[in-house]
Amino acid sequence: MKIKEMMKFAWDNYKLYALGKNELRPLTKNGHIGNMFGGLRGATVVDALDTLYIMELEEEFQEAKKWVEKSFDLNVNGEASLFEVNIRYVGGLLATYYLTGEEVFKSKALELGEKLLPAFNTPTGIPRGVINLGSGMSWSWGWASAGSSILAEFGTLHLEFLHLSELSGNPVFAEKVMNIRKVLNRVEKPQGLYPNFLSPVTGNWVQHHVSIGGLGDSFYEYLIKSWLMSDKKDSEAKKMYDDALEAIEKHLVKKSAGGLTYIAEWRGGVLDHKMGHLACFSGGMIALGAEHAGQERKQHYMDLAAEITSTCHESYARSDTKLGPEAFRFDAGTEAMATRLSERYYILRPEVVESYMYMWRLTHDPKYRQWGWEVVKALEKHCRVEAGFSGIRDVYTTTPTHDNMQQSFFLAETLKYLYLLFCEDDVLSLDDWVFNTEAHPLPVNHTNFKASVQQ
Ligand code: DMJ
Repeated sequence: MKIKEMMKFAWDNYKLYALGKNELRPLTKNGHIGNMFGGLRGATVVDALDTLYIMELEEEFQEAKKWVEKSFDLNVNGEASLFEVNIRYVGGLLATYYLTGEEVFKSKALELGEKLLPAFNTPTGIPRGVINLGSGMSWSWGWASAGSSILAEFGTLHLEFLHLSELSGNPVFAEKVMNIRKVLNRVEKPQGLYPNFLSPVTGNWVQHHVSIGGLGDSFYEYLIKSWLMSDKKDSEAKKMYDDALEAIEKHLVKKSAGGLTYIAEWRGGVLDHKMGHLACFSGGMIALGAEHAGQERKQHYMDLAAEITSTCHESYARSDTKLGPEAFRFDAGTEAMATRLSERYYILRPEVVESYMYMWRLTHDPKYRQWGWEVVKALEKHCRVEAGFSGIRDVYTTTPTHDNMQQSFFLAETLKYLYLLFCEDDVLSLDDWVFNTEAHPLPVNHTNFKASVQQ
């Protein structure tokens, strides 16, 4: 299948030019390390493992596994993003362990999970965003207002941490994330909404900026997925999700003059009529939640999910490359297009095809496969270069310049979701697996975790 060939091409070039670095730079044919992972290496290896396995790229999977066994060093020093290390490394290792049963992935996941724990040593137990994996010192991002922690970061640990407790028999991981939930339940929500910045010292909001895109996004995703992963027992998570979605619909969901439904951002009560590419995962999330919303609400939420997914498709269809911009707006006569030069880029992000995959699985409307195929063609035409895939700087020109970066999430997510869009529904069935926010599949707990969320 075409998408398997794309994965092999992305992997082979990473292996050839950048094995052991975090990402491939496909134009200059070398590796990129960056500063997100605190000295950890091989982000692309760990992110790609389960995709290689699922696609039955056996030789390539063995190459990746060998690197993890022989070269993946966890004794590093440096500033890591707690969130990124969790979703890419812990998530990737856990998923690969569950798929293969091979101990090396489990032990590395547990060892790494332990190293993340000091980030929770704050007055409220809300973790800080940055941690030194060697010393355990942690602090907040310099750019986050007044030393705050970010909703989408501390709210995107739950799935992985429950599995860490389950596999280790140590309840500490589950306790840490259940405490985050307690703090969030205690604090007052303006109009029922969750702002993006919270103080880890006081447990209060620092700024009233609400977004279902960047800084907020995967917090909402992990609420509904926590409930699904608990085999629908974690009713507290379900209620938090239902209430949050109701508030989002009431205050943020809008329809443009041209009839496109979108989710705006909220700044202390004032709407910014902009949707980020990141926010496009929400079509899939709302569809996933709709399945369990009760007969009456189900159709309503399926319609909302379909409308948002269609708007995100428009952001692709209205560009010259048929790939979507980083953000698109609905103001001053603009509909679903970027208005600022700085928002015209596409960095191989998955959120739009992620929603196509969920919508396909939940409706079997063939248009989602057609839309997915349009993306495959556009990626081949505009992002494939001699030595891998690259992001582009402007989706509104047919001769875009490349950004020289093959993001690890392209292998973890974009190609995996595209592949699943064209597979039978029983390949990673949505009844048995939930995908973490980096598309790493974690099993639904059909048999009750020992470290149960019901304690
Ligand atoms: C990924 O690392 C994850 O999907 C995350 O939730 C958001 N950003 C990237 C992909 O766009």
